[in-house]
Amino acid sequence: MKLKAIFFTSVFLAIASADILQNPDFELPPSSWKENYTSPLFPLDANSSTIPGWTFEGAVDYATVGADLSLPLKGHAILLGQDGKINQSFTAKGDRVKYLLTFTLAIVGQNCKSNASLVVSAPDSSRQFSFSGKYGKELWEVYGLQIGSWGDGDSINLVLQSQAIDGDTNSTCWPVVDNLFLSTIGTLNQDKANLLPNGGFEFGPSFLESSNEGVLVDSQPSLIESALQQWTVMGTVKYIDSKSYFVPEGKSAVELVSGISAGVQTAIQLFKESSYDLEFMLGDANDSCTGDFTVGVLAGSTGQNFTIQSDGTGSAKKFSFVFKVSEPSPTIISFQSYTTKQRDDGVFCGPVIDAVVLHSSHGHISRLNGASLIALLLVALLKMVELP
Ligand SMILES: *[C@@H]1O[C@H](CO)[C@@H](O)[C@H](O)[C@H]1NC(C)=O
Ligand SMILES: *[C@@H]1O[C@H](CO)[C@@H](O)[C@H](O)[C@H]1NC(C)=O
Ligand SMILES: *[C@@H]1O[C@H](CO)[C@@H](O)[C@H](O)[C@H]1NC(C)=O
Ligand SMILES: *[C@@H]1O[C@H](CO)[C@@H](O)[C@H](O)[C@H]1NC(C)=O
Ligand SMILES: *[C@@H]1O[C@H](CO)[C@@H](O)[C@H](O)[C@H]1NC(C)=O
Ligand SMILES: *[C@@H]1O[C@H](CO)[C@@H](O)[C@H](O)[C@H]1NC(C)=O
Ligand SMILES: *[C@@H]1O[C@H](CO)[C@@H](O)[C@H](O)[C@H]1NC(C)=O
Ligand SMILES: [Ca+2]
Ligand SMILES: [Ca+2]
Repeated sequence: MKLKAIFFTSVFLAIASADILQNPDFELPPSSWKENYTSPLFPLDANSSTIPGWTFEGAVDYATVGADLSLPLKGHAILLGQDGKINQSFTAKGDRVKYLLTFTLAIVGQNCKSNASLVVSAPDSSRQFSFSGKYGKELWEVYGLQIGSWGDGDSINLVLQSQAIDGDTNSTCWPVVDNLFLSTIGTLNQDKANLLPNGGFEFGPSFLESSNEGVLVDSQPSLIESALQQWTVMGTVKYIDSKSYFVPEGKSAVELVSGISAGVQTAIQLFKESSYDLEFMLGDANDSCTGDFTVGVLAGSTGQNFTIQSDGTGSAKKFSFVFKVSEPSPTIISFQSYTTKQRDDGVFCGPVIDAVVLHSSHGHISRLNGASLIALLLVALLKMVELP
């Protein structure tokens, strides 16, 4: 029963997502494109060319991945040059549904003094992304963000544009984007077995089928605007999936990759003077990240450090501690890295957190019945998807 519900949930998510954006991977070529063009970058002229599904402005090139361009997929992508901008509108479906975007960002060119950044915006939100090359072995990075939440029927304009860091555009390398994937998520409900919704990090931005690098989520201090449902993000974390990494429980977890003070935090309404039990798993992602990982865990005013020794081959340990709420609500629960780790190849990595469970240390603890949460989510999703 539970498995079946999970299966259908993911199916509906996928259907809902696939329909939202047209030509999200740019494999439908612009009208002016010539297949036998010899350079990997084909400049587009807004006066005489159109990209199916998209409107564009400024310097925009249609990029063909090949020897000179490294992207997760064979095929095509869009380079946003000076004042380059692409946009597409879609219609929001369902009320209070959050839209999460996953996309691939790359930089082409070696002799740049600085890399231009990419600004992703939608009504009420705008986020800037820079290619850093720090968090993976590839020449591209996958990012995830929440772009917003709107009322049923609202027309939403999603805009991606380049932004040069310095004035000298000749020394700037421009961003290349590909594989946009828009997914939706309904409201998560609290479960009796775990007072923390999404304590297992199962709800977050979608993973791309074409990538084995996880999804980077940049700092986001707002619980409501975070791509990681119910968790704010400090520093940069990598949202990892069990397809490509060792995940302690379920299909996803977070790896605290940006070093000291990278972390995740949530806040919850608890009863003053009551005792609670906080349980979590601390491990490594099976990504050759070795050494001692120390994570500081804070629950209200109780702080404790936990250390594991990682050999980088994928393992996790369960920890727990009891704390008493002495501060007025809400109570903050946070996990923060006290370690900065780099692999031999220079890639930044770090501890993995998963399976965070909070319950009252008195009274009964009914063991996880995830089916009820899944069922609620399914109802929310069904409302949103227009079935034929
Ligand atoms: C590319 O193909 C077009 C026809 O599709 C042809 O007219 C043109 O000469 C070709 N160019 C080269 C460089 O082969
Ligand atoms: C496109 O059209 C505008 C107005 O018609 C003109 O000012 C501009 O120079 C044209 N751009 C190109 C690249 O032809
Ligand atoms: C892009 O945005 C403009 C308004 O800024 C709008 O007129 C146009 O329809 C949008 N393009 C698409 C494909 O939604
Ligand atoms: C710019 O991008 C290149 C990849 O082409 C990367 O190696 C470099 O570290 C980036 N520079 C900065 C300042 O992030
Ligand atoms: C950029 O370089 C080209 C030649 O590579 C030159 O023609 C152009 O003037 C330069 N632009 C700027 C803004 O320096
Ligand atoms: C945890 O470790 C850090 C770094 O070693 C230290 O600054 C901090 O005081 C420790 N916190 C606790 C609660 O022991
Ligand atoms: C770690 O990854 C290797 C492949 O790189 C795989 O063979 C192994 O089973 C993984 N270990 C765990 C614990 O997932
Ligand atoms: Ca593509
Ligand atoms: Ca999990």
